Order: sequence, then C-alpha cells, then structure tokens
Amino acid sequence: MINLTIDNKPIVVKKGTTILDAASSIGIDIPTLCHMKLHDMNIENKPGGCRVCVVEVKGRRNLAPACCTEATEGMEINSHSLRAVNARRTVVELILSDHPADCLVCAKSGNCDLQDLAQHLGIREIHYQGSQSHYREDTSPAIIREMDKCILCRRCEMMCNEVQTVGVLSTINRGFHSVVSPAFEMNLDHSTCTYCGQCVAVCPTGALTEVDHTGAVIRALSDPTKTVVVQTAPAVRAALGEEFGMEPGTLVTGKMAAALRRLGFDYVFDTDFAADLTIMEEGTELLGRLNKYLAGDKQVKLPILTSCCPAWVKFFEHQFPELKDIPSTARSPQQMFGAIAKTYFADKMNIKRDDLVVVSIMPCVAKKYESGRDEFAVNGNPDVDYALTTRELAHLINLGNIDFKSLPNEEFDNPLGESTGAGVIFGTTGGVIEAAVRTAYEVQTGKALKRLDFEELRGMEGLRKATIDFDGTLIHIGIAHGLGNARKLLEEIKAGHSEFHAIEIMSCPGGCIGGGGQPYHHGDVEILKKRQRAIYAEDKNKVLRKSHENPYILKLYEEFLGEPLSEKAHHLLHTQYFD
Ligand code: HC1
Ligand code: SF4
Repeated sequence: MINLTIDNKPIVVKKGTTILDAASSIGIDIPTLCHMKLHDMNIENKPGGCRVCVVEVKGRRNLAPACCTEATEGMEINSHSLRAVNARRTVVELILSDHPADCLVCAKSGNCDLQDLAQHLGIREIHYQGSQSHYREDTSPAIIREMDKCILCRRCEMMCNEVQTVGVLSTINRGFHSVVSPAFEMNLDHSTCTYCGQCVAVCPTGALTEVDHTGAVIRALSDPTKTVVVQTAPAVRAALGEEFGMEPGTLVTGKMAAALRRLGFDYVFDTDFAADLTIMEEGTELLGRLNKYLAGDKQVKLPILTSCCPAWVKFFEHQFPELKDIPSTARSPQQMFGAIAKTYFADKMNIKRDDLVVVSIMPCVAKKYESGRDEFAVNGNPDVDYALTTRELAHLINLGNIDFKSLPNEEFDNPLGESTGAGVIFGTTGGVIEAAVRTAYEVQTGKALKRLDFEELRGMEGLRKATIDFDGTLIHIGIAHGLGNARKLLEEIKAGHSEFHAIEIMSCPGGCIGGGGQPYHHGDVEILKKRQRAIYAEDKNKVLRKSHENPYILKLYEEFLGEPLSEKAHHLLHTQYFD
C-alpha cells in the first residue's frame, strides 16, 4: 500500500492508483477533459492528452498530470495550487483559441464540459489566437459531426475502438490538422459505423451530437390534417427526469405521458406494448428452433440471438454477415409498433396511412437510422416517421413551457399502451432475455412460473451466462452488452463452440438505459445503476409481468394477426438482414 497526502489529507491507496483516482476517493475533484472512467465496467479513457488535470507534487519541478501519474510513497500533492490552476487556465485558453465561439447556438450548450470548465476557471478573455475552421458532416441519419468543436480528447475513439470494437474513429493527420474521423475522412454513412451513439454519449463538447428531429415533430403536431401518435421506449422513463433536475433513477412514466399529451400528441402509446409483442414472436421462434434441436435436428440454427437493437443489427450485418441467419427475424419493438400503428390502429380509427404520423421517443440515436431503413416503409411512407432521443423530448417539453416536475401522473392510451413488466425490463441489459424466459417457460412447460425475478440474468458485467431449468430441459443463456463483448460471443459461434441456446445482445453498456440518446451520464456509472434499479422497480410494480398475459396483445392476435409467426405476423413483424 502507498501512503501520501493530497491537500494535506493523508490517504492510503493500492499500488498503481493514479493521483486522480486517489483524490477522487477522498472527494477531491480534479478537473479533466479527456479522462473518463466507468467504474466496474472496465471502461477508461486516459490518454493524458488534455493536461487539464495537472497538480503540484512537492519536490518535483514539473506539474504532474493526475490521470496518468501513479501515487508513490510519501507524495505530497497540492491539487489546486495557484501554479496548477494557472496552468489549467492556460490549457483551456489554448483549447478555446481555435474553438468556434458559437455557444449561443451549439446543441451542447449547457451540457458541455469545456464550457463548464471555462466557467469554473473564470476565463473571461482568451489570450491566444488560433485558426478557426468549419467542419460539419451531417449526411448520416443519426449523428452530426462538427469536428471544429473536437478537442481531441479521444473518448469517442476509445468507445468506438475498445468498447464497441467497431473501429470507425481514429485520429488522422498531424498537429493542427489532426481530426478524429473515419478512414480517408469519409462520412460516417459511408463507413461501418453502427450509429450506436456511444461516441456521442461521451463527447465532452458539441463535436458529436444526434440529428435533431424536433422541428419536424413540431410541424407534424401543428398540422391539423395529421393524427400524431407517440410511443415511448422502456428506458426513457428511467432517465427523462434527470433532464429536469430529478434524482437519477426516478421513474417518470406518468409525468412523461402527461407531458406528451400536453405537447399535443393525439395518442400517447407505449413501446413496452410492442416489447410484449416482440416476446410473442421472438419467444415462439426460440421455442420452434429449440424444439427442433431437441428432436434431433442438428441443422437448426442455435443459439438464437435477439434482434431488437439496431446498432447490433448493423454491426453483425457489416462484421459477421455469415451469421445473418442466426439472429431472430423479429423486428424491434419500435418497428413492430410502427407497423401495427399504421395498419391495425389506423384501420380501427379509419385514418389513412399518409395522415398518421408515428413518433417514437428513444434512448438511442440508432433508432433514427433504424426507422429510415427501406424495409420498414410502405411506398416510401415509413412505419415510424420520427425517432426523438430522450434529450430531444426534454427539449420539446422545455420549449412547450411545461413544468415537468409539477405534472400529474397520467396513463397511456389504448389499445397500444398497455404493457407488462416483461416489456419494461427490455430497457436494461438482460431484460429482453428475462422477458423471453418468462413466456417461453410457461408456453413450453405448460406450468406457471414459481418465480418471476431471474436474478441470475441481471447485473452489469459485460458478459454474463446463466442456465435456466425448463422443467428438466436446461436452457443455456448468454448476455452481452457493448459490441466488444458481443464480438466475443460471435467469434465462439463462428468457431462452432458456443455453449448457448439463446443470447441477448445490446450495443450500449448497460443496455438501453445507457443509450446514446439518454441524458449525459458524464462517466458516472452510478447513474446507469440507478436507472437499472428503476426499470426493475417498475416491473415489480406491474400487475401483469408476463408478455403473454397482456390482454391487448391477446386481442391484437385475435382480431388481426392470428397467431405468432402467422403469415400476417411475418409480413408486419419480421424482417430480413442484408450484407
Ligand atoms: Fe430499447 Fe427496445 S429496449 S431497443 O433497448 O427492444 O432504444 O428502451 O425501445 O425497439 O422496447 C431502445 C429501450 C427500445 C426497441 C424496446
Ligand atoms: Fe463508433 Fe458507435 Fe460512434 Fe459509430 S456511433 S462512430 S460505431 S462509437
């Protein structure tokens, strides 16, 4: 162990601990721009590049970067000496010298680490003159890159290369011409980017943001010829409150429904309803394949992989095209909802397809891309017209001058608003497969489950496995969140030695609660854990907790779809994958 003092406070830390971690463990906050660490998730960016975290170490001539200097025996550190603070001010002024000064109109204003730091350091004047440039790429359906706002912190690179292993972003060129970019400075939509949005989630400035669809939604809401319906993804309710100063993990399901109604949506529905529908289709597919396998058909494709995460779908289409007949063919809940809204619901209400606008509120930026995929449109009219992020919804609520915290709790509308706890838990890693298990077990065994909480499927470890006893048949389940973890399971399948019957994959660390469109977590993993607990709390509070017990789902099959995997269900609720 190592003994040292920071700001005169004695502290004992393990060998190898950085000054930054040592300080943080006793509540001393040393500012950084490039460093980011999600504790317990094995995610850390510490290129030591920005030099904002410099501190004074007694007896050393030079200031030391706290993020990449190990604590040593007897060290005496002054984290906020005048010299250290002045050095930080100089570093930030130099960064600002070639940063576009467009905070008034920047999408990240109010949420920008650089802006916060400049304020914190009291910078009122910039003593250096750098060259200003303009670099904006907005051709992708999900992400806008404004590289003149990039401070080369490399967080996005770390997420893309190390966590997601997609390998799209890297710093190219040298010196003032350095830019984080896909190869050959091609645009994101020409690259293998999955639109997972994890680069957006960690960008400290306005260099990476989502494509903004709020204007289009406002226009639709203002058009008297349109009926505008909205669906809300499971994970949004566990995070939206953060945008209004509420404690992370506060469930705002009822307030969210109330806010959407006040914004003028004609029907406020729930993606969780479609998550229940997904379980009916995907669960039936799982049991179909499993039973063939158990009957001795060794050609059957197992494990079955979940398919509701669009970035994950794009990842395997690009990187594992030879495995494209392994994932479930079930469309995501977002897309199932859109297809049902524009057929079943539109028919019921006598609304023409072109006059019905479907908006979804998603924790995800890839949902913007997914809703634009050609196969999810009829004669050019998409099943889902616009996908807004949680952050965009918060912006609309503020724009509408709605006092969110004072809103009453309201219910969703029907018939597409009722959901079970199984639909809710889709929002966190492990939830989709737990929901599937609840239904598949009862359908397969004909027996009622004695317990509904499968703790063995829950948690935050990037790769998890569990075996569930289906009344004598052991079902082996794998779970991965983060595409780098998914890659490990896919390599096993490719090599022919996967031990699993079914695997859930979500692109974002934590699942959708950690989506790229959620309120910024600023590297605080506790925020993700609180959102996860909120999701399980909502499940627990539901009267119905198994998808096959949702009365509106049963009615949908009875009135419209027939049965799971029927021809109509195949046409509306399933898809195919492309190389
Ligand atoms: Fe998700 Fe899904 S859970 S993908 O994570 O299957 O985005 O929340 O809406 O579609 O239901 C996201 C969340 C979401 C879909 C569902
Ligand atoms: Fe990489 Fe995901 Fe960002 Fe695309 S969206 S550049 S895949 S981190």
